[in-house]
Amino acid sequence: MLGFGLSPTSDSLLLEQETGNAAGFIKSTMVVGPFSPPNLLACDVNQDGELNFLDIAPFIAVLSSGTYQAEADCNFDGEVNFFDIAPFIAVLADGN
Ligand SMILES: [Ca+2]
Ligand SMILES: [Ca+2]
Repeated sequence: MLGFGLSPTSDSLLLEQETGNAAGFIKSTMVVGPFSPPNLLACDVNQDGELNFLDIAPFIAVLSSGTYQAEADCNFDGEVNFFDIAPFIAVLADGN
């Protein structure tokens, strides 16, 4: 059995797999995430509570360094990469 669920103790998505035979069940849980908490301001990469041009340089820094920062993950897919650029620009345009 393969299932998905939100962890009750964190903001992580759990991927659970149960494999069974005559001897019993083995349950393995893989944590996928963590994902952004609801109160996180997406694209506020410099974490000053505002979305503006001051977030551009830190966003590019995170993007080019290959590291992960939740605020820079503007499309919430668990990675900071090329696909976050368009949502970043869209949020930045809305914020001003
Ligand atoms: Ca900011
Ligand atoms: Ca992303």
